[in-house]
Amino acid sequence: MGLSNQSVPKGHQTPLKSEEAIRSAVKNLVEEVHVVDVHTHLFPPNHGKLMLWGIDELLTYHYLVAEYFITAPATITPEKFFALEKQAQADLVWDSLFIQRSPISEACRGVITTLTELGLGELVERRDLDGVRKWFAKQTPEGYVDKVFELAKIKYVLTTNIPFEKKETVHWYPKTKEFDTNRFHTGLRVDQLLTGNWESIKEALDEMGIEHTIEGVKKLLEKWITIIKPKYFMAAVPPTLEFPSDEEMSTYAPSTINSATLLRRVLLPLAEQHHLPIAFKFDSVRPINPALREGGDGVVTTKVSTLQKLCLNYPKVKFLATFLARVNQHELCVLANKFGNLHIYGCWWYCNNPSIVEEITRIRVELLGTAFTSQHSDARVLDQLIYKWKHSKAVIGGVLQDMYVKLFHAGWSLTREEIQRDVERLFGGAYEEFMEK
Ligand code: FIX
Ligand code: ZN
Repeated sequence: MGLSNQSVPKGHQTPLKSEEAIRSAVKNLVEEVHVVDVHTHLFPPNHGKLMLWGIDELLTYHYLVAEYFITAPATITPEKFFALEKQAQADLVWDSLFIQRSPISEACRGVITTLTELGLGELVERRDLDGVRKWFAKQTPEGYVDKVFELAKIKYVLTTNIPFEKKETVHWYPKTKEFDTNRFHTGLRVDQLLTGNWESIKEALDEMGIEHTIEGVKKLLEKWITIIKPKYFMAAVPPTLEFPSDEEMSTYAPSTINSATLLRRVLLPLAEQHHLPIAFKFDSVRPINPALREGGDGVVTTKVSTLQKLCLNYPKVKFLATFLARVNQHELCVLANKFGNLHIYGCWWYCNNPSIVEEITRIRVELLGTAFTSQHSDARVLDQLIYKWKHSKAVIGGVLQDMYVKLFHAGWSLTREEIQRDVERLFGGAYEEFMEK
């Protein structure tokens, strides 16, 4: 007896008939989906010089600067390099990584993809850096935001806003200038709490005339919650930080200020009271070569159990998490499979390479289905949205094709609409559902 038409769910009327049809639908849907970029370091145009864009910023991205120094002559020290004007720094990187050798690393290829997508293929073909600079000189920050968001197919990005950095806070306090809050959602970045960086916390307290106490730090963050209206707190977790036990906490006087008390007496209570998730980043170590500045940070393997303790002990707090160490990815997935208050996002930094994105995405889909956010860009330079999303989509799309084809051969028919629904989840919808919980 055949199925009556009424028992077929809405949207399942026209299943895709072959492996080829499925592959082509997935490819197209992933290419076309508009993404929520859940973590970037971008700033909107009202932040003036903090908004980074253009070829010289692309060429001096810290990934490329670190790569440049593997090749640089001994006479060009990091001190000398950073003392140069930005354009002169960019010239050195261009000559070394794009002219003296082929730009085959992921970060170098990213520059080429970006320029090509912007329509500058002919200038690239002629290796005409000057011509590229002339093209960028004709763009305006506002017009360029429109162009990049359209090309990269971005719904909105999350920004990183540090309440302890005066160069940033001046754009918000005492008077906030207008910007497009539909495109730029904010995130309150609080690494200083977990590193126990009391000097910079004190400066921020003084700036607002707040007392130097644990309660004062809470007040400071509450003011910033009101000012920037963040979607979440975010912090990179130092490798030395372990979740402090109740017993350890009981040894601290209520006025003790260190990373353990700032975590348990400030950050976690605030997250619960204000219903703000905390987005953690694990496994970075800063710096392993300070001379390289932002490019000098490294990767270590930390304990995934720190996150497990947080999820278990704070069921009312929602955690987003990403890990930098490749070896931690499997354990992280198992953890996410056990806790509804945990959401995994992106393939971070040294994991944002096609080989690793592919491996991580396969593990995630196999263990979590569509309940995770497949990628974030971590873009610091606006233009990077173009290549980071194009490259990631190519890899994630390929993995998804394989997954759907396997499902098809297992006996499950699929429509384009069903695949579209899933793809939208993986590129932002699952994040939004988690945030809504
Ligand atoms: O901590 C972070 O948010 C990191 O993403 C950055 O600090 C890092 O420098 C970066 O740009 C990685 O992509
Ligand atoms: Zn980042």
